[in-house]
Amino acid sequence: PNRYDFDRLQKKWLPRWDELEPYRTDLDGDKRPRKYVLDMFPYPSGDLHMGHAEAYALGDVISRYWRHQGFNVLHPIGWDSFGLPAENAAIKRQIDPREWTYANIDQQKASFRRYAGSFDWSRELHTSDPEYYKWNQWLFLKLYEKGLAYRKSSWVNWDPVDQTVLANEQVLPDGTSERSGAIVVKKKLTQWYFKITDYADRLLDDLKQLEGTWPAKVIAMQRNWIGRSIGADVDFAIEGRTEPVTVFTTRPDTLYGATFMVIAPESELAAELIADPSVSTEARTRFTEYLTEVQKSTELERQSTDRPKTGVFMERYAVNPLSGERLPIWAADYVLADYGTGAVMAVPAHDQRDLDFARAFNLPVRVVLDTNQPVTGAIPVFPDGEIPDDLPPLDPFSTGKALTGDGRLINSGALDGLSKGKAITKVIELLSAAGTGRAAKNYRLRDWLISRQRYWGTPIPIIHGADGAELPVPEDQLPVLLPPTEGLNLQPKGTSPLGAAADWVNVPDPRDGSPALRDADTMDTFVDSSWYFLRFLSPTDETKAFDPREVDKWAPVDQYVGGVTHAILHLLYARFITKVLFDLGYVSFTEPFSALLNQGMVLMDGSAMSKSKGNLVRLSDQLDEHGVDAIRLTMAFAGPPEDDIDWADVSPAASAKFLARAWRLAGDVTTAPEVNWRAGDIALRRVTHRFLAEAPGLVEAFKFNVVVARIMELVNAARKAIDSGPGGGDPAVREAVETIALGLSLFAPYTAEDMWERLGYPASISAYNWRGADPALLTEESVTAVVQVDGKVRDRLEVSPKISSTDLEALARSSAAVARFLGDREIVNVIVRAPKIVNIATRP
Ligand code: ANZ
Repeated sequence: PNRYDFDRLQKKWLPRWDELEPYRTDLDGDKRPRKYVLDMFPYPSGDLHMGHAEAYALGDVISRYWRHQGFNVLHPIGWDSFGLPAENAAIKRQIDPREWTYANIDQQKASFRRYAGSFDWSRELHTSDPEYYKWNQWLFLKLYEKGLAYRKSSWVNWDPVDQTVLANEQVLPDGTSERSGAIVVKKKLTQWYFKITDYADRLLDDLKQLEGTWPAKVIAMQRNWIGRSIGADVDFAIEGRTEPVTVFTTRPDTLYGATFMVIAPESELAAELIADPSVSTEARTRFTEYLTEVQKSTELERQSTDRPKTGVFMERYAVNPLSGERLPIWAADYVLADYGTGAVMAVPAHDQRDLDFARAFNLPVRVVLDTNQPVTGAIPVFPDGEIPDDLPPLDPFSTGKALTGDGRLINSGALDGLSKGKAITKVIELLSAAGTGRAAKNYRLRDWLISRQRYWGTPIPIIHGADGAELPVPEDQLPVLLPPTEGLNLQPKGTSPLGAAADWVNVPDPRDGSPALRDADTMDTFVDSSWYFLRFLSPTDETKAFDPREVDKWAPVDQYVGGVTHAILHLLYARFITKVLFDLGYVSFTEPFSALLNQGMVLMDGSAMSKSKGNLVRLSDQLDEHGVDAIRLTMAFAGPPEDDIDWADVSPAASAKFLARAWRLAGDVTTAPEVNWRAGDIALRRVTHRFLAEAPGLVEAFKFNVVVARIMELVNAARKAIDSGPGGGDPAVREAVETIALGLSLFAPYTAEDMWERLGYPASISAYNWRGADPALLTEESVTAVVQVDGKVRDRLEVSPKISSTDLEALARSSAAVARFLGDREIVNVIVRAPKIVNIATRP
């Protein structure tokens, strides 16, 4: 029956694909050029939602496209299956996190399969399987050996509800936890860190390799996150202390303008300075009260510029290394303990925060850079030495506006007259010569805190000896398995639940068998996802994390696809681990993902969908109503993939109708696959070949919506040719409909597969290559060239009026119709009159 029934198609093709496995990749035997297309693997949160539907539809367009271009495509899928949601759900339901996780995976996997992503399911992996997390532990040990994994005690963001540490970007701008909504507090803990800061420069500089193939926005986000500042470290002597205090400044040129020093109240330095006997009891009490206040505020509040400045005088003094001036030392919370050295030289005339502070506490403000003076030209800079009277005043204390611009130095001894840039160089020279300062760089990037005090993650493979020694678990004893949950209380309480698993945590010291303890923390799940793209190449290898031979062939990933929510951390961590593996000699490249596509979000009426807003569109309802193909096509047709899709503005029903219209064409084609296309209707052939020529460029530029629009055009042209043109028996109609099927197979796999079968092909459409466009059909004008064999017209070719004789002859010789008439005859003469006639004479 010529009636399109998506449900029938889905039920028909799904089991066939299971059987045929058309997307299974032969890593070694298949010698075609390779493409590794990877979608960010899903977290098994429950069922698929609209966001997944968009992301995986788009990644699939790219995979299917490269397959049709004759590439051996690897498109694997797995599960990012460790993490807090499973643990929290398990606590709520009093079940094992494994149960929740693997049940979700089963359900989600069935949905994924119905959604018909062209995945190689034979490589499926779960990060929560010991076979996987064993290699997280291996990776940890490699970093540990290199000195890149270490433990330190420091202030961390603490979620008091989930009772776990949070990464900086899990703290929302309003200071609450992205996970639980609780106000995030600071807590001091001893934790494991990966030393990503050692790689800060490379993580920045290598972004150049990604320009043009990664979204500019993501590159900018990476750059800002790493946040490199260039300046100087300056040592200030402290009265009554042997050691100087070093400050980091981006403006060493303003050193003569420093009128006080500010240190972070919670820093060890502050505690030490205030404890000195020379400090009065009143000052010490004021400081202690202030510190208590500070610890209640969030990082964001502290950095906010419009909040009134607070602080206390510490009754201590620093000495300016260039001018010898004595500077009072204050503690104030606008200075952060973990940036630079936690101490700043305050230059209120030229730094707004310092100025606000100076005005609040009536501290001196000294201008050292005349921002009214141009920085180019001789001194004196004003012609005739006359100073115009409309210049802004150099009085920041009164105006409240710091002078942040460029200018010439004043009030700065030997530096007077220099521009800002020259003065920076000069000050660094002077300080370096005196041994009281040096050029320095600073980064916003912090080391990667990987310890989590939770159960559902990878155990850290370290044993703590009674003497405090850190003892790596020997590699042949990996994996350190997670103990069963029986008898453990997973309720968050600030220490890892694993610590209560007595049989598990108590182990003999590997050195002498004396009592020792396993490290009870588990790893941040970002460790799992920092290298999973390598594991897909040898997912069942029990002897190594990944197979370097396959890695050499397949990695880095040619095209990575995923949400912009991962634009910072996941990508940064994967980039970092790749560089570490490069340094260790395991991989030969330094960037894991050669190209990146970020899809937008699916919105409803202009806002993100959520249960609480009541604007949730359930994917399963949409799939039941319109079919998988219509939803996938709608996702691709909605607009450029980077843009958000508002589900209220699209029409899956219209997509379904269009697919039915396309599918019916296949039933109207009455010719066999072997038909000679050249004999077909020229106007239709032109439309077909224009599409064949342009679609690849459009797909590669991610203009999927335009490709869909072109397929629609072609469908209209084919329908017209059938109904009111040469009819379904015309070879050009077959050519057009086959092209439609190939085009649709990027977006609507069930429909395309079924059309292909109806068109008479035995194998899955994914095994067929895209067709080349005939250049002769792309020129707007064309003429008909007649090909004669022994005086009889045997074929007509549509060619460009400018075609050369050689090309025309070649075209004529390659015509199937001509070949049929030539048979075994020997050609004795060919006369070509381009562009009109080719005359072939033979001898029987
Ligand atoms: C003196 C100065 C004069 C500064 C001036 C700026 C302008 P970025 O660009 O973010 O790296 N600073 C240094 N450590 C700090 C900390 N722990 N908490 C808060 N502020 C800190 O900023 C570097 C500048 O921020 C440094 O340069 C320092 O102030 C301040 F006209 O030193 B500056």
